[in-house]
Amino acid sequence: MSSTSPIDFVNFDFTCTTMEACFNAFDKNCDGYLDIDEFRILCQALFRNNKGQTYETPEEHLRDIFQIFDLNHDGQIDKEEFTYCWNNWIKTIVRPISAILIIDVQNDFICGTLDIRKCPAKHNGEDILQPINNLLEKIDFDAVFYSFDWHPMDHVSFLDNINLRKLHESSPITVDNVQLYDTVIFDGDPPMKQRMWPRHCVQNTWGSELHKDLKVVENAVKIYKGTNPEVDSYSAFWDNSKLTDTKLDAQLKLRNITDVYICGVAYDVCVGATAVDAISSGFRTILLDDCSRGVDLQDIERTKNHVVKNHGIVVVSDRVKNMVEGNDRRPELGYKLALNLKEKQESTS
Ligand code: VGL
Ligand code: ZN
Repeated sequence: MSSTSPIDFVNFDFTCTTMEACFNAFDKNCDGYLDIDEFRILCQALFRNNKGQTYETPEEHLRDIFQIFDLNHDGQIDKEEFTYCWNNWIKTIVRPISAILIIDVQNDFICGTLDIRKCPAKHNGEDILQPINNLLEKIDFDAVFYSFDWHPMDHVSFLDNINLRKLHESSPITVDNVQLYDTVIFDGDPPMKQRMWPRHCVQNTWGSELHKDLKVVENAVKIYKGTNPEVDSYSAFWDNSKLTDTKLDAQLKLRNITDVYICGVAYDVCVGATAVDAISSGFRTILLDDCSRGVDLQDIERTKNHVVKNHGIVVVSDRVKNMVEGNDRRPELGYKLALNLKEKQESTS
């Protein structure tokens, strides 16, 4: 029995095995339990890329994950605990259910009134069309969503509407000196911070249409946001005051989506806000760096840092196919899923 070398474990094929066979393969000493050392080897086999190279899982994360599946805290994972681990964790890691969220790839942000080429980062929104189309052509996502910034004429974010509402006395900027991209505070209960943008993405205008060169797939779901004149909405999940949700979360959960790939414009505004909400809704979140363009370089960096700090990842789009197919399995996303399960355990105990 001891003739099996460690390399055989690393090459273990999770995609066509049974739970029993998997447990027995990693229960090296055949005592009916997985201890931490056996579980570490399982993780080395689980978290690897399509070329068979293992990703290093930090020891601290490994121990956290082990504890999450060691439900009775006896320092080992028995067969019953492994059943839970298999059904709720390994299966998802090997066969994720993936959605892509294409955020606000609309004329106004690319070649219209809020053309991001005029913003500090000097990005060109056209750069993302080809890589996004390529993904849609090559990869069979379980669901595709397009969001639309979809404002009424009297929207609170338009600089030329500044006189429609009263500013709060605490606003650092007044009506007389307000400029594009400034953040003001509107009067209200509570007072509301708002960045001022040029008029953009007005409902049913050319500016709010998707860019003509963006591929639109069949059976995609369209999400409209920013429709309330009084509140802005950067995230495709929620408006900025978290008053109303767009039903995106429910639509994703209805389809049992586990992994959410996010791209579009603006990286540091609507893409970033959507990623923050995707993570807090419990989705394994992947930002597509080359499929996103933004307003401000420092804010883009902050967006990426937030995602990474919260166990999401930032990748370039040529890595996506193998990830969607379960052949490139990232420990960060595995850790995030385990943390979600821990949260569920704590809320039901
Ligand atoms: C956006 C600014 C204002 C975006 C929307 O889609 O990122 N940015 N409204
Ligand atoms: Zn907007």
